[in-house]
Amino acid sequence: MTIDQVAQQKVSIIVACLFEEDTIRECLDRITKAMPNAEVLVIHGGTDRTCEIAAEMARTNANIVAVRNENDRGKGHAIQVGIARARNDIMCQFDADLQFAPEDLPALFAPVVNGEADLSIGSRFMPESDDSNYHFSFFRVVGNWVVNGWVSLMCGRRITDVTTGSKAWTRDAIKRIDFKDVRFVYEVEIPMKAVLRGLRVAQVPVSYHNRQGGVSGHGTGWKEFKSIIRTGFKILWTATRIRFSSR
Ligand SMILES: Nc1nc2c(ncn2[C@@H]2O[C@H](COP(=O)(O)OP(=O)(O)OP(=O)(O)O)[C@@H](O)[C@H]2O)c(=O)[nH]1
Ligand SMILES: [Mg+2]
Repeated sequence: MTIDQVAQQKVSIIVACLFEEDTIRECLDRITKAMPNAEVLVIHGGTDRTCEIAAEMARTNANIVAVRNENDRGKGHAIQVGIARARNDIMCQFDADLQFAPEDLPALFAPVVNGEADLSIGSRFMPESDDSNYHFSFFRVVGNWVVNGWVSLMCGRRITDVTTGSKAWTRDAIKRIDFKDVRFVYEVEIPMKAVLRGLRVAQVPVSYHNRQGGVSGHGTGWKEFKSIIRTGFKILWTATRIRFSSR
C-alpha cells in the first residue's frame, strides 16, 4: 500500500493527555486531516479544559472519542485504557503536545498496515529524522543516548529511540508485549519485550519539535530534572530486569 492509501485506513490513535489544553485542538485537527478515517481516542487525566475541547470537537467529528480518565495513574495507564477501548486492531500512541508531527502518522503506520512489522517505532534519532525545529536539552540528549544504548545492548538489537511518544502496533503484538508499568517506564517495555518475544520491529524516522505549549508530565525546573533522572534509572533497571527475567 502506498503512504496515501495507508492514510485512509481505519486505525486507532491513542492520545494520552495531561493538561494539554494549549495544543489539543491543533493536534486533533492535524491528526484528523492526516488520517481522516482513524478513530482518535483522547485519554485525559488532568483537570483543565483538554477533555472539554476534545468532547466539543467530537460533536462534529464522529471519529474523535473524548475519555476523562477518572483514576488516571500515569501515561502508561492512559495508554492501557486506550488499548482496551480501541475499535481497530492496528493502533498507535501519539503525544498531544505536538512534539511529533501528525503528518508523519501514515509513515509510522505503514510497516504495520502493510504486514511487514508488528511494532513500528517513530524514531527521533535516525539520520533522516528532522530535528531542525528542536532545541536540545543537554540532560535529555545524554539521557536518551544512555537509555537507547543500554536497551539496545540488553535486547541485542539497535533501538534508536526507546522513549518516543510515537509508536504503532497490532492488537496481537501489544497483547504479547503485555506491558505493566503505568507511568513512563512502560515505554521501554514495549520495544524490549517486542524484540525478546520475537516480534518484528520497524523503525521509521520522524520529525520532532519542542513541546508546543502546556507543561511536561515531568514538571519544570528542578522537578523536571529529578523526574528525568529518576525515570532514566528506572528505565535502565527495567531493561536489565526484563533481559534477565523469564521474558
Ligand atoms: N493521561 C495522562 N497523560 C499523560 C500523563 N503524563 C503525560 N501524559 C501525556 O503523555 C504525552 C507525553 O508526555 P510528556 O509530558 O510530553 O512527556 P515528554 O515528551 O517526555 O516530556 P516533554 O519533552 O517535556 O514534553 C503528552 O501528551 C502528555 O500530556 C499522565 O500522567 N496521564
Ligand atoms: Mg512531550
